[in-house]
Amino acid sequence: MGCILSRMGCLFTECMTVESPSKLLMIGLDAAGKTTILYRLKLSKTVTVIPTIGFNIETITPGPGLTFDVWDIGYSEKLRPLSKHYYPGTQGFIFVVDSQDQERFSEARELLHDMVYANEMDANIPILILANKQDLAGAHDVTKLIDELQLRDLTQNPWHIQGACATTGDGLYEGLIELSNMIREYKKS
Ligand code: G3D
Ligand code: MG
Repeated sequence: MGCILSRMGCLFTECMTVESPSKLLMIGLDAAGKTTILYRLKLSKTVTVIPTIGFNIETITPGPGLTFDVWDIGYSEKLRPLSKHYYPGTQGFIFVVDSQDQERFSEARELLHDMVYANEMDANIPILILANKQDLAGAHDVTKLIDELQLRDLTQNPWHIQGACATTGDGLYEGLIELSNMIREYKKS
């Protein structure tokens, strides 16, 4: 698995850097799994993470020309307006949702829709929704999450939802390939 993941990291880096560097913004409620995903992509192994408290920004460059700006939001109304400062130059969004945390689906939906309809965001930016924690009992599958997150209402932006498990890396590669394909189309338009 480690071997496959490191290969996929290289493949993705090549994929994204052949044309030009892409800035991706990863957003999701706290504890959705953003940091775990990031480390998984960067290190190709699971590390112990400290759940983000409040508002935190992490930037990593897993490969030449590929920058992930990771914005962990604690859903604070006071801090949310700051998000617009991270939109300029963004060519793709990754929205991470905890597929098991039913109690917070509505909160996640609100965050996603607010982000998409923010005035500062380009209407055509592609969005990858990572339905994380698919390994957990009771996790909702992508079909249910399309309804829970009301993804069909996101008519402006191309989107793709991918089931994933950040702790094993399952689904991350497939999701990122879809995102890179959407970004390629977005750049053409
Ligand atoms: P965040 O960065 O979005 O706030 P984290 O979330 O990456 O800190 O993850 C929060 C917790 O969820 C962590 O557990 C992490 O290990 C766990 N987690 C992340 N992805 C998965 C997954 O796919 N499956 C399972 N089972 N757990 C996952 P702890 O125990 O450290 O709080
Ligand atoms: Mg985090």
